[in-house]
Amino acid sequence: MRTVVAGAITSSDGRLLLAQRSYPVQVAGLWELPGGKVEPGEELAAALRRELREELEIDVEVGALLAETVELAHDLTLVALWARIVDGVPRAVEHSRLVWVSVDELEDMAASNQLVPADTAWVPELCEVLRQR
Ligand code: DCM
Repeated sequence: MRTVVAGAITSSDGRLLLAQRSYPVQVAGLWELPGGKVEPGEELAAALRRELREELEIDVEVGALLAETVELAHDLTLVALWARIVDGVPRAVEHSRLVWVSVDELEDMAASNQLVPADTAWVPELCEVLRQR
């Protein structure tokens, strides 16, 4: 059983960073919270910081876990952590594009199925927390 950790990266003006997948074909073009697989023995927060350095060239400060844990196929469990950028400007190293979305934009994208299916589990909590900011 492996864990995938994703980052709910927020900006100081209440936006959320979404990354557009370029592979595999089933999800290419859909938007996700960026992240990746936790290595054996690695802490969740350390794994997220490593993945975001590799994928976006940013350093993040990691916060709490989001409530929902998602069971993916192929023995993968998906979790997300809140994060904020402490260094760097995100660059799409492995993704097609990046976008900072408002709560309304996030809801529109979720409603029109533009998110990776697994990530839709987090939309209510993402919207609730972003609205409070
Ligand atoms: N994944 C996902 N949502 C995310 C990040 C990853 O559903 N926010 C899934 C896609 C893959 C697996 O986790 O099945 C591994 O992701 P990657 O290919 O990015 O390492």
